[in-house]
Amino acid sequence: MVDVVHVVVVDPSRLVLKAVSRMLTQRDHRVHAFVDGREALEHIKLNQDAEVLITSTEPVSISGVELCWETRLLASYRRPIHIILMSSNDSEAHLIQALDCGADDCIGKPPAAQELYARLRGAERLASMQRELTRLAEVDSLTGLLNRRAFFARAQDICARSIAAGAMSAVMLDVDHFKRINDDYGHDVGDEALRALARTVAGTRAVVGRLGGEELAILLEGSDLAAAVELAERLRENVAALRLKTEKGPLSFTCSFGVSEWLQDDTIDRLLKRADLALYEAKHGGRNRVVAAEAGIPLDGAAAGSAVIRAFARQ
Ligand code: GH3
Ligand code: MG
Ligand code: MG
Repeated sequence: MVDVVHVVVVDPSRLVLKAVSRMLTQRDHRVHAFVDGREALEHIKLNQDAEVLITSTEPVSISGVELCWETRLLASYRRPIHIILMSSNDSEAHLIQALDCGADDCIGKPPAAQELYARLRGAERLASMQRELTRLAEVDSLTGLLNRRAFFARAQDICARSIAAGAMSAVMLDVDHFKRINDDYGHDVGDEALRALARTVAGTRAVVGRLGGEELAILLEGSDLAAAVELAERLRENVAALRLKTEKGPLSFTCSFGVSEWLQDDTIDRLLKRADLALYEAKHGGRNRVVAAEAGIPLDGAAAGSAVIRAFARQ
């Protein structure tokens, strides 16, 4: 069975639109039909779940080939869009032009229902493979969190939005004396501790990445420093309360946290750097604690270590 697909259909003829839409809704696909190509393009821009475009060569306000091209520019590895050009003109030159301008496939107009379904099944096979490859490229296999590269890519997207929207904070955390867990309980138990930590942190519903070994980062859109510190403190308590069953008896562990807030004209690198410096202070101050970075403190040189205004030590 093919999953329900959000299909955008474009043709100047309402009769054709009606016929194609009927074919698609009979297979439970969600269909949005347009006579105007630019309106269709706007719809695809605004609706990230629009996965398939079926367009004729001559919609209103934009040529079909142009629409293929513009739509192709909206697609990315994270947003596959399958484009089918619908044409009664099947000259070789015409097909080549359409494919060169971003179409993935061509079909006659009006399409035969069974052929259309078969082509959509092919599109779905490709899309699901792309989704799986994207997941494998973005997700850390041990913890299920975003890997470093995907975390930074997501962070860049969020930063672009947050510059306009306002508050954003970052939390960096690192397991305390993790090496000892590996040494005393074995690497498998160390892995289990990382999974338990990831489950605890993933519950925050923020963007969470595994930046390296036992170091995670959290981006909190819409949270100021005080809210981020509060969340970090809650996480610190929740992690410290975990009890892992091991052959050598229950294991508990702690994490240290550094928190920073987005400043005017900030960058993701600087935001995380400040959180990292605060994390360093948390380690230095005795571990199992949350430290917040003060706004505006220079990052370079010896003064960096003073970028800390509050330390929450509750041992
Ligand atoms: P600190 O409190 O200063 O952070 O001490 P630490 O022992 O946690 O820090 P250190 O950086 O010395 O050790 C981190 C250890 O994490 C070393 C490495 O072997 C281990 N590690 C990194 N990735 C993994 C992993 O995927 N699984 C396991 N089990 N261990 C890992
Ligand atoms: Mg550590
Ligand atoms: Mg570390």
